Amino acid sequence: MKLALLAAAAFALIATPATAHTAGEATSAPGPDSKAIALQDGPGDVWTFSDFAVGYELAAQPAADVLRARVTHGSNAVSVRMVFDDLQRVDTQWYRCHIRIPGRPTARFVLEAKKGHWGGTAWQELEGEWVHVPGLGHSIDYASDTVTLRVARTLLGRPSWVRVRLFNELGLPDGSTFFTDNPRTATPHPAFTPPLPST
Ligand SMILES: [Ca+2]
Ligand SMILES: [Ca+2]
Repeated sequence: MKLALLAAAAFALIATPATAHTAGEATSAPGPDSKAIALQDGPGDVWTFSDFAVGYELAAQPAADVLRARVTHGSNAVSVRMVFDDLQRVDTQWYRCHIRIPGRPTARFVLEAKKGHWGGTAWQELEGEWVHVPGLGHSIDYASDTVTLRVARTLLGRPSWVRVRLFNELGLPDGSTFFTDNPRTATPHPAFTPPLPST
């Protein structure tokens, strides 16, 4: 594996000059007025794993390769927009969004797309169950390779700040082979954004 050839995952705060950070490098928190963050990931850092092998291996999978994302903590919702290399109506797709909030357990959401439901279905994970909840919005645009998720702040208890962890998975029809990427790191392991304060 030529890790050195990987596009380094980096992030740059909106409203500040673009500042690249190597994946895994310590990053500073945004300023008090930063309510949005842009994550630059780039192509070529998709990892595959399976039920029959230990660990992860790099794999070329444009349908699961997120290139960049933007997370916004707005007055009414936390909004996520992700752009992929080549989104396709294939296999089973999961777009996961974990939101860390003060004083409460991390809120977990998932958008699933599969045959017959390419537009996706959004759920909140509550005690291990996937539950339909009001206040979730989403879109999947295969032409523009874009996925969005909107989580109403009422679902989060109107927090003073949030930290958001994004990652996606693509599951092959064999039911045991998966691909994963995230817009925050170049490794198989996603990470939370710095805190994004409320308005
Ligand atoms: Ca990527
Ligand atoms: Ca990545």
